Amino acid sequence: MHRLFVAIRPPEAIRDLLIDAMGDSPELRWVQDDNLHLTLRFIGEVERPLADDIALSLSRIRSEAFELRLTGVGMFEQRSGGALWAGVQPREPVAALAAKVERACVGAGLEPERRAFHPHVTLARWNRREAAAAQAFLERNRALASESFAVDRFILYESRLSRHGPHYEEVADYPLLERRLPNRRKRL
Ligand code: 2AM
Repeated sequence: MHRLFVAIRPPEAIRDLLIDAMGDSPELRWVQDDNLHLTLRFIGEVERPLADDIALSLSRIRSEAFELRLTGVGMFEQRSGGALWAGVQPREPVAALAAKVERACVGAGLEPERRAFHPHVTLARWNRREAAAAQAFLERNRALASESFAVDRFILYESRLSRHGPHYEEVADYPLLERRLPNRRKRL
């Protein structure tokens, strides 16, 4: 079985900014640089033939490159803890790409994703007893913001679980189309 997901990998300058924001709260379980990503679609465990169909279906996506920037931080809360994340804007192009990825996955035979798409880069996971440190992180980084960065490809990852936590391996990468710039009108 292969545990797969589709994601955008932020460039190094953006990952550096995120790593700087992580600061020094050793009680939170921070995501390592190698694992930072924005999930477009979590696929989960699939057998090889379906994985191949998904990869083929993803390769047929035609979508233009776009720009994103980091803005703000937030948390997901579950009963036992949750995740800290950085948000991105604008939402429309990344949501449009996620919708195409979703269609490709369903076209390959996966069940539709029922959860709403909430684009974010997970930075840490926390347990209930670390709630104060998680809250302090949110307050410290409320104004987190980056320059725009180009999203010109997306990636199919395989997640391998080990003693040291998950390790994400690139299985395939899919370039987005070059952006068409608006035609310059010639001055008469
Ligand atoms: P995240 O994007 O909020 O961190 C690989 O596991 C990636 O898929 C993670 O980035 C994870 O969440 C995302 N993901 C989405 N739904 C998931 C699920 N049900 N189980 C595990 N990971 C999931």
